Amino acid sequence: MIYKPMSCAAIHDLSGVGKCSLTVALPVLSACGVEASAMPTAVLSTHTGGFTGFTYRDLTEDLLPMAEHWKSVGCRFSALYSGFLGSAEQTGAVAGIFRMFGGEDVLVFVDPVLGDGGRLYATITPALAQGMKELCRGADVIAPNLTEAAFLLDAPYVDGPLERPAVEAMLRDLCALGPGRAVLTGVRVEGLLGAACYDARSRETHFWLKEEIPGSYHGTGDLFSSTLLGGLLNGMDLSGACRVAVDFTHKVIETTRRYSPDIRFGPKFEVHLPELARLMEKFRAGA
Ligand code: PXL
Repeated sequence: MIYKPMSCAAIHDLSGVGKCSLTVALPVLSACGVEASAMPTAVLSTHTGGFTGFTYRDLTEDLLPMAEHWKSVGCRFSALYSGFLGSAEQTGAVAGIFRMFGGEDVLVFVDPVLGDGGRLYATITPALAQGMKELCRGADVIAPNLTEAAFLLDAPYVDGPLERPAVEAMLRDLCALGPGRAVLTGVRVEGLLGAACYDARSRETHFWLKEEIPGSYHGTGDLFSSTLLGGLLNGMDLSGACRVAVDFTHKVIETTRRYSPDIRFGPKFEVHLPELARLMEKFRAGA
């Protein structure tokens, strides 16, 4: 059986070492059967979390010319997916790219990569964070962690367990900014850890929670979002895709904890890609 191929423009940094952003998004989306085109927002030797002395080449000036060239050769995408951005001006460029390639049947997925553990990343300026908020307003789906959600909502960051109604209220408030669907990651509820998702159309909230694996693992937010988007592009509903993303991320973190001597180098997801590909294929065959 031939399936309708899905395609995606992935707009994230390219960090050469320390799996995150494009080096996670491309393989994960490929495993999900999605043709992913890469637009690097910056090129770094490593990501900025836990490494010092990394190289950093900003590609702000390349973004719109790249997009214009893509347009001129007839590129069209089923989804537009943005993540880590390198400068405040890039948020404007990405908004322009969303307008260029957007449309009724094009899913705009914004992962507002701004920070973690209650703090913004070192490269995030107030203007960049503000621009990211604007991108979220125009998105169909956003997937912040609790740190990013606190910033987007101008609310205090809460580190620790939450009650379900508090999470539900945050999700509703996130959707009130503009996106039709929101997913909150890093949610601790009833002694478990995972994600919660909300669809403003159906007003349904779902929680997908697992036993917590101690520690903070770089790149797992990108892994989660890329898997979530892969699921959505395969036709899963938000809750189904969120469940798959939680399960996959949890499995990868287990492997990372067991086999990675230094978790700065990112999630060890590669050995699990065939399972993800099989799961997506099974879903497509049954859908
Ligand atoms: O995974 C988020 C991320 C993406 N890109 C870069 C980062 C980080 C987090 O530290 O530094 C460059």
